[in-house]
Amino acid sequence: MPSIDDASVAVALGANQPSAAGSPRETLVAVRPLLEDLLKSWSAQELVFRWSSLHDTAPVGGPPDQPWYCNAVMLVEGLQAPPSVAAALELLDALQGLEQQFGRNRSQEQRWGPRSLDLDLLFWGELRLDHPRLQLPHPRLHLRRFVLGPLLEVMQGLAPT
Ligand code: PH2
Ligand code: MG
Ligand code: MG
Repeated sequence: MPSIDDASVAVALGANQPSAAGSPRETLVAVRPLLEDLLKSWSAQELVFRWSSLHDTAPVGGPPDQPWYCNAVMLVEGLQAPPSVAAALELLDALQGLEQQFGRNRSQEQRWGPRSLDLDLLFWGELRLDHPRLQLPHPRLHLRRFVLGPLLEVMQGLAPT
């Protein structure tokens, strides 16, 4: 049975506004191959991508009337590069670049407000990071059902390490 290696990267995907790709659900489908390519460009090794299904979730926090979200989680195994602060920040930049590609404009949004694409790094192996731009593991990971549900789905069936 496959196991979670100690350098697995997990990314949470969320959207509740349309993008050029269409509805939030269509956005998450469209970004999937781009996210895989981004990670493949980092690794000469074969990577294994585990994707949750798409979950429709009630909004948590932010303005009271924002639309429901579509959420998913991607887990990547097989990255040879050891987790590092510099690489994690580089990955964050690349994720934010993808968000922009799907119409995200950080300067015009409220905290936890509606967005066309949100890509959150949840963890990278055991890397702990407390940087102004990025905290790892994600500090609210354990509080968010819309993250834990899809994460549980991708981790189920994997052997414990
Ligand atoms: N993201 C937020 C705020 N609230 N609620 C749900 N259900 N799903 C999200 O992805 C989400 C949210 C800010 O990133
Ligand atoms: Mg985010
Ligand atoms: Mg988020």
